Amino acid sequence: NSEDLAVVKAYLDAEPKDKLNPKMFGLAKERNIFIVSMESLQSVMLEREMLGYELTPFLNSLIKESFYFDQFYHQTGQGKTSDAEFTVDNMLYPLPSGAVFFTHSHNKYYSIPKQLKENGYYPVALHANDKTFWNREQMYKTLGYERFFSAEDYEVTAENSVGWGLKDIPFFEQSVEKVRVLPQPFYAKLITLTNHYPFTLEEEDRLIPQYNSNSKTLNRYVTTVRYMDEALKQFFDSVKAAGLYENSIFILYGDHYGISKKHRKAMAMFLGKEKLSAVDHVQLQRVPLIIHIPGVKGKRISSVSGQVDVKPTILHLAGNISLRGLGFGHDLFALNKPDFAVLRDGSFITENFVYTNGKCYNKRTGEKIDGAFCEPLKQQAQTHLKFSDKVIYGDLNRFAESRKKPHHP
Ligand code: GP9
Ligand code: MN
Repeated sequence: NSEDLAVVKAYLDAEPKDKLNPKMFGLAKERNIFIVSMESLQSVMLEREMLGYELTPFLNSLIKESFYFDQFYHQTGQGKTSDAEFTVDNMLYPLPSGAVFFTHSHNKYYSIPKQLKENGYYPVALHANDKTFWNREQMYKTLGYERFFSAEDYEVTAENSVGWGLKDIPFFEQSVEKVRVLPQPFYAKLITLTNHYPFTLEEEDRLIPQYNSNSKTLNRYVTTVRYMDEALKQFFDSVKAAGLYENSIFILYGDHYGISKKHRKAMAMFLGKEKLSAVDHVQLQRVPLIIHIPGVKGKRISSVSGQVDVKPTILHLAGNISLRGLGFGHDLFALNKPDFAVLRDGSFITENFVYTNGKCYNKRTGEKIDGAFCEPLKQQAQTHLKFSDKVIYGDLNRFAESRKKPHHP
């Protein structure tokens, strides 16, 4: 264990340190932070029309007034939503199998909530599912959330629920009522649910028709995506009505893919392609990341990144300089942010290359190329996953007080 710690620390210390962007550091100081996990939302659904219907009209307008990361990848494994939460909070990868929320819920972590408390934030989580699902009740305590509003804290009836539970529109409505009375500044994580497999939705909530392909799953998915978009719009309206908008920032991320490889034929048709290539499949692992800061114009950012990069980004926006804990993320606004994302299955993406299933591809053309192009980064990708696993299996954060300090802007 102590050997592992030394090796991991040496590796992280040798990595280039983030050169923080002085225009961004502390921009959200003392503002409330809303972070929304958008269930099963893939980037490919944004800025897209189906049979003349815009699938995400609200998000499409929001990204024009936000920092929108369009080359941002999910890094989840079997722990799905909870893996995304874990990675975002801790800048560690989830585990190669099983869900870390179950298997390592008593480790020491330097999570976002814990670190934001240093800046006087009050961290809470809101999700209208049973509190024991994914072992959240225990894990949220470990991660430092002060309060978890779960299904039992919501008014859930037959009328306002579908599929997995409370629909997103009433979920957001009731959540804003809970959040508005919290001590400020708060850090509020809200987890949506309606856009979850099998994507069922009653007629009255369908704002667009279903798609028409050989995949019933994809056909329904577009309607729940459209519904979630509407729910997000109403959420922003409620936040404004509650007088919380100006003094808050909003981080919205997709947790993982919604449409699996099994539906590749229908997905190809949906995207207007004849067939999906290996590179297309990797590109379908992109999920949206939107950082909306009222009063700040924002811009589209196309450097390659992943969920592991969210924690340093949030802490630095909040003006927190002490990035603690062993982890693998980089501030997304850092002037030297590397173009790099590692997926949990060992695939990785750089500015020019995609590596997946043991093969190296030209990202632009999709052509398979000499493995030598991917070789140096293959080592780095494997090291990230292997060392992240070591941190979790060995509970190495128990011994790691703090990590490399970034250059102060
Ligand atoms: C349930 C929600 C959805 O609480 O997190 O779970 P998923 O299957 O996507 O992990
Ligand atoms: Mn999910």
